[in-house]
Amino acid sequence: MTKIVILTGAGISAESGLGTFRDTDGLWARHRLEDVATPEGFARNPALVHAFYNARRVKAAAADPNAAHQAITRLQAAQNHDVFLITQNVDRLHEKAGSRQVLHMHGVLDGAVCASCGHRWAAPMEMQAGAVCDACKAPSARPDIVWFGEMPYGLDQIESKLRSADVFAAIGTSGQVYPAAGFAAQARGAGAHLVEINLEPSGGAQHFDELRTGPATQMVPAWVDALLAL
Ligand code: BJW
Repeated sequence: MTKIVILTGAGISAESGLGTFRDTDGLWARHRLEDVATPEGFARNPALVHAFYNARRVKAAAADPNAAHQAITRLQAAQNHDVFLITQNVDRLHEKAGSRQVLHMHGVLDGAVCASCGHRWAAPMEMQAGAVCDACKAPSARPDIVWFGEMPYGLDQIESKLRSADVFAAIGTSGQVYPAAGFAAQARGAGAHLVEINLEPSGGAQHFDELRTGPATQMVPAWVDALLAL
């Protein structure tokens, strides 16, 4: 059974109407990441950070998965390959497409976490500055999102999967944010075949064995069809 590790980024959800970060019209062109995606920014102005994530939570809740998310679900469901899906996305579109195993390494928009005690619960659609933790009642509720300088989720499990991967596919990610940007090199160290599926070749494209360049809604279903025909 071929062991396939898939890493998805914002590009897979672009055709579902959710913005990417670093494209010319992306989120970082309109918001300073130091203000909205760091623990220091949250400490300075929690209301601004909540407003940023509240708006994105509403948009993500209204978005539908596209043919790329659905193709990955089809690959997982076929069960003739061992597929491990990691996403940097916080939007839940993989689950909406029917994927049952998804590792959200950068957290989820529909989750809240207490900065004091670490308790997690389902986020309301609108979070407020000073909202209290469900468990310890400290006024420390924040979105369950991994910001710059914070440790992403699931790294031990990811590293173990990368060590035994036969195929590693990066889909719709610019490869600019670590540690995810280093996964291809880790998988290569294990002898994996590296596939990049992106609208245009990323900055690290030369390190991949196979480039499938174009919109995810066309490229991912075609890649999945090829894998299922093996
Ligand atoms: C399409 C398409 C279509 C468009 N079809 N494709 C110096 C060196 C190395 C590291 C560091 C450093 N200085 C600081 C660091 C660490 C830092 C980092 O990497 N900084 C870099 C900017 C340099 N990383 C961290 O702090 C991370 N934590 C960490 O390192 O902990 C310490 C540690 C870890 C491990 C071991 C030891 C210590 C945490 C990173 C948290 C990232 N958080 C964010 C925001 C929160 C989530 C949210 O609000 O949604 O996560 S940032 C943002 O970037 C978001 C994304 O998940 C992430 C990646 O972005 P992504 O998905 O790649 O999107 P884009 O927009 O960049 O790219 C989209 C791509 O799609 C493009 O290529 C398009 O072409 C393509 N595309 N339409 C196909 N239709």
